[in-house]
Amino acid sequence: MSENKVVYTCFSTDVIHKGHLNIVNKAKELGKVIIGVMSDEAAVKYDRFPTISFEERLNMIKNIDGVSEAVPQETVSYKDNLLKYKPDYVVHGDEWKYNYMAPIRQEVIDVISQWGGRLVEVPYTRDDEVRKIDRQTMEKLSMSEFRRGRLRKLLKLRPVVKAIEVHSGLTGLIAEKTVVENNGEVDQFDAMWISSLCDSTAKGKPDIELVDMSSRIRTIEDVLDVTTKPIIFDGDTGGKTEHFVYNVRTLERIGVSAVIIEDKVGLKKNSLFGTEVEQTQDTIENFCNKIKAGKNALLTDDFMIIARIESLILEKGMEDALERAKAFVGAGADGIMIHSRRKEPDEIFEFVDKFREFDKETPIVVVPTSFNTVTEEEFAKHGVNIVIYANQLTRTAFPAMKNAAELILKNHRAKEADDICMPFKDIITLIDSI
Ligand code: SPV
Ligand code: MG
Repeated sequence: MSENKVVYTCFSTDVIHKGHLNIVNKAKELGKVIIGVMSDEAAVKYDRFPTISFEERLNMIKNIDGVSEAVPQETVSYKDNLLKYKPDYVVHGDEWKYNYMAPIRQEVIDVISQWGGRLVEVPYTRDDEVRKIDRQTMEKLSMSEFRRGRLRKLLKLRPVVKAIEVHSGLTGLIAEKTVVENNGEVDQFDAMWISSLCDSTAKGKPDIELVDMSSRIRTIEDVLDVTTKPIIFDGDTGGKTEHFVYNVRTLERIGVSAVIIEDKVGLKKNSLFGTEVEQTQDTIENFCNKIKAGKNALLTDDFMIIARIESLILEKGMEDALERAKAFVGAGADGIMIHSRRKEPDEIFEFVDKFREFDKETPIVVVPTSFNTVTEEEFAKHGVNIVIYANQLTRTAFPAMKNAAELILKNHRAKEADDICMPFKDIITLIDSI
C-alpha cells in the first residue's frame, strides 16, 4: 500500500459484513483509509433508520482492522468530505451505478477529478449471508418496541416528517421503498398514514366510522408485516372514550407510533365535505377528557395521541381553533393537527403562526390535500412538523384501474390494457423473499 495516498469511502451500515470488508480491503491496498460514517439525518433519507447510535457506528467502523480514521459524513452527497480530505481514491461497491445513487456517484467522479482522484468500484456482495443480515436488520426495525418510538425520533431528525397514505401491504411497500434522487438530494418518506378515508374506500365503504376497529387493525397488521417505517393511525373521532382507551392500548402494543383523533361527535363524515353535510364538533371538555383517558391508558412514552381540530373545516373560526388547541395540549395531547379544505393555505398559516406564539414545542400536523401548492419547506418555516399526504396512492390507483377495466371491456381482450400495466416481474421486485 502507498502510505501517502488517501482513500475515502462512506458507510451508513449498522452491521459490518463481508461486503464492507471487501471494500475496506481494497481501500487498504490503495493507501490510508478514511471512512465517512453517515449521520442519522442523512441515513434516514438515503437508506433506513439506524438501529444503533451514530457514536456506536463511528466506534464500530473505527475499530475495523486497517481503518485509520472514521469521520462524520453529514450529507448523502460526498462532496463536503471529499473537499475536506481530498482523497486520491474513493472506493465503493458498484451497485450505485444502477440506482438512485447514480447522480451522487457522478458527483464523486466530478469532484475528485479536480485533483486527479479516481473512483475504484468493487463488485457488490449480495450472497445468502449478506441477505440474511439485511433481513435481520429489517426485522429489528419492524419490531413494535423499536418501531413505536421512531416517529418521536424522526421529529428531532427531520425539519418536516413526511407521511404518505397506505391501506394495504402493497401500498405499504411503496411507502417503504420509494427513494428518489432530485438535484443531488436523495429522499424518501419517513412515515405512513393509515387514512380512514382510504382504508374505507379500499373496502368500498363510506368514511363514516363504518369500517370497525378489528378491520382497521387488520389493515395495520398487513402494513406492519412488510414495512419498518412508523405508522400514524387515523383514529377518526376515537369513538366512545370507554372504547378509545382499549384501542389506544392495542395500537401501542402492536407498534403504531401515533393516533390522531378529531374533535367531532355523532355520525362522522369526511372533513373534505366541510359544511355541505351535517357534522357536529365535540365540546372542549368532552374531547379533553377523551385525550386524558387515552394518555392514562398508555404504558410507554413513545406513543403519541394527536388532537385534530375541525373548527376551520366547520367554519367555527380561528379563535375557536386556537382555544381548542390550547385546551387539548393542556389535556396532554402530544401534537395538534389543524385541518382546512380551502385551496389557499392562509388560514392554516395563520393558525400555525398564532399557535407558535404561545407554544414552540408541540408538534403540528397538516394534511395539504386542498392547499396542495405549499411545499414542505414552506410548512417547516411556519413551524409545521408533520405533513401527511393523505390519499394520493388511492386517488392515482383508482383511475388507472378503471381505465384498464374499460379497455378490456371495449376490446374484448387484454392486449390494449397491457400498455398501461406494470409487468409482474417489476411488481415482485418490491416484495421481499425469505
Ligand atoms: C383521512 O385521510 O381519512 C383524513 C384526512 O381524515 S381527510 O380526508 O382530509 O379528512
Ligand atoms: Mg379520516
